[in-house]
Amino acid sequence: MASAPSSTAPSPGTPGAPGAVHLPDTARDLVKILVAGPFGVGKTTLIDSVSEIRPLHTEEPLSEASAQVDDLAGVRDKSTTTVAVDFGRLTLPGNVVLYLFGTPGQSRFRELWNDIAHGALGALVLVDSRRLDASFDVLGLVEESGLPYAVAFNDFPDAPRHYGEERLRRALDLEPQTPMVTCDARNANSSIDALLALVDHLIGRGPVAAR
Ligand SMILES: Nc1nc2c(ncn2[C@@H]2O[C@H](COP(=O)(O)OP(=O)(O)OP(=O)(O)O)[C@@H](O)[C@H]2O)c(=O)[nH]1
Ligand SMILES: [Mg+2]
Repeated sequence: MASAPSSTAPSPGTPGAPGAVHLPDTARDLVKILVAGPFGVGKTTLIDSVSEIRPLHTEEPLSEASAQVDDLAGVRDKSTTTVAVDFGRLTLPGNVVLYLFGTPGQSRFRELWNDIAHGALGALVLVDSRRLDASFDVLGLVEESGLPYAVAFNDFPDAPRHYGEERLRRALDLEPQTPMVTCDARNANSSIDALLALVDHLIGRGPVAAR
C-alpha cells in the first residue's frame, strides 16, 4: 500500500508547535477536515497526537447499554467513548492550517454528521482492518455528503497483514483514486503523514467549494 509522503512534526518553539495557541500571522489557508471512522478506531487518539492546541474532547464512560450497540471487539480495554466531537488544530508546512473535527461514523449519527460536515473540505476516514464491515456506515456517510476523502488503516498489533491494497480497495468498494495509507494514530508523524495524503488528494482535485 502506498504510504504518504514523510513529514516532520512541528518542534516546540515554532508556530504550530504543541502549546502554540494563537495562529501565526503567516497562516495562509484555514481548512476544515473531518476525522471520521467507526467506534473505537482511533479518532480521538489521532487528534490528540497531532493537535498543537489542547484538543477538545467530549469523552464519557462507556455504559452497559452502549456495549450492546457498539461492538467492543478489538478494543476490549476501551472505557470511554466520544459522545459528540473531538476538535484539534494542526499547522502544516506551507502554513496551511487544518481544523480537525473528529466525528462518529455510525449511521445513527447522520444528523450530527450533517452538521459537523458543513464547511468541511475533506475527510480522513480511519479504518480498522480487523473489522472492515464496521467502516461501511462511515464510508456511506462520506460518499453521501460528496466529501473527498482518504482512507487510513489504523495499525493495530493483531491487524491482518496479508490483505493487499487491491483486496482492501475491493472490500471497501473504494475508487482507484482514493488514497489509502496505513497509520498509527498514537504517533504524531504517522498521523500527520495520513493527513498529508488527504491534503495532497484535495490539492490534486483543484479548487474545492466548501460543502
Ligand atoms: N495499536 C494501536 N492502538 C490504537 C491506535 N489508534 C488507537 N488505538 C487505541 O485504540 C483505542 C481506541 O481509540 P480511540 O481514539 O478512543 O478511538 P475513537 O475512534 O475515538 O473511539 P470512539 O470515539 O469511542 O468511537 C485506544 O485504546 C487507543 O489507544 C493505533 O493506531 N494503534
Ligand atoms: Mg473518540
